[in-house]
Amino acid sequence: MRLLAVLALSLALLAACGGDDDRPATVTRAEPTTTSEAAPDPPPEEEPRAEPELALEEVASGLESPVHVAGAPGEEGRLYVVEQAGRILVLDGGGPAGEPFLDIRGDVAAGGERGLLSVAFHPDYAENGRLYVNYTNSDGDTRVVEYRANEARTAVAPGTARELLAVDQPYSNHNGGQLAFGPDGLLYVGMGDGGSGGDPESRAQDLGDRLGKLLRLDVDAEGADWEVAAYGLRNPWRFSFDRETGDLHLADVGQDAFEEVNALPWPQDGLVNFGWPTFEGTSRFDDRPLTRGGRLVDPIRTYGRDAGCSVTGGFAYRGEAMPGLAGRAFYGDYCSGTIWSYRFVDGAARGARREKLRVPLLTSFGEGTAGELYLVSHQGTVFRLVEAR
Ligand SMILES: [Ca+2]
Ligand SMILES: [Ca+2]
Repeated sequence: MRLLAVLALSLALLAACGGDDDRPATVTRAEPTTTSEAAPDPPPEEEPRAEPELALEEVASGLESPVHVAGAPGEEGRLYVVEQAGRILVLDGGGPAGEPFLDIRGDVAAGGERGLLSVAFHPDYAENGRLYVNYTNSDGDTRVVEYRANEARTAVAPGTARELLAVDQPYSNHNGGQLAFGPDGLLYVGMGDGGSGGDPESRAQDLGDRLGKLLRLDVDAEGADWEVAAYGLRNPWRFSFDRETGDLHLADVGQDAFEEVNALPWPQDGLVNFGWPTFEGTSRFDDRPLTRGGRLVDPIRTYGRDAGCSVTGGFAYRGEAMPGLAGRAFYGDYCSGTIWSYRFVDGAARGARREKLRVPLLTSFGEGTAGELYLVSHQGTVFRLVEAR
């Protein structure tokens, strides 16, 4: 079953990359101009500390199509793994421990790019037990729901669901999926452009449409509504905020030619337009105009089909185990399993490199409570980023 699910997601992602493109054949496309392999990097900066040689340590295996991993504030040593079908399991220093923390398989439509896609814990989770999930419901639409954990924090308490966001999905693909709290304490959600290929209804540049946006909400304010933090997104499957600087690292899955990695310094300087579908990477995609109002931001890294087909955005490392790695941000590709990294300095990627690491079917990076980084393979394994011995 799992192999079928893996194949299904692989095919769906491949399709999302090109197979469903229904733009007229007369549209001309810019020739690829950059790849991460060929693009010249800026001159290397002086590194404050020697960087460690990196390796992957297996933390858990045998999971069913895991797509995300996260730690909760105030909890050392516990890790929450999101299974696409609709479960959250607790890793307590080893394999899944005890009963699922959450099981909403009955509410979730899973497969391809659909399913339970991420979890985020409230910054005051230790006190209030509140957590947030993003999933595709049985109608194929996006829901963001708040739950509360029980007193012992061993499971979600029954009857605590509070729906925060409901967005209809016109197509099965490009459902975004990431939830994360920003340095401002607001909950951010990444919304894809709705799907199909080429953003057929031009939703990503439509500021009145919630698809193709980075949205944010004050979950603590009574009656607060979602606002648009950024637009012009195709499928921001994974993003994160640097826990030290607050910088946003956001990867947007490309159409036919380029995968892109974006980064924004914190505090964010007004409304941002990430450019889709006018631009794919830094190349003109078609002749639809940009919507005015936002500041156009180009990706800081792109790569072409020679290097992969679906980017998985990551995190800046802020753990304690490898001080020399502090601030280095990682991303990878679902299809090729390749991992890259960079440092985000003065608005640009410095010291960019391809890592000597590979994770097949890389669905996500995630940050443990203490800041260590984890990588998730859709094949069922969670790895921790460690120093090579
Ligand atoms: Ca969709
Ligand atoms: Ca873009």
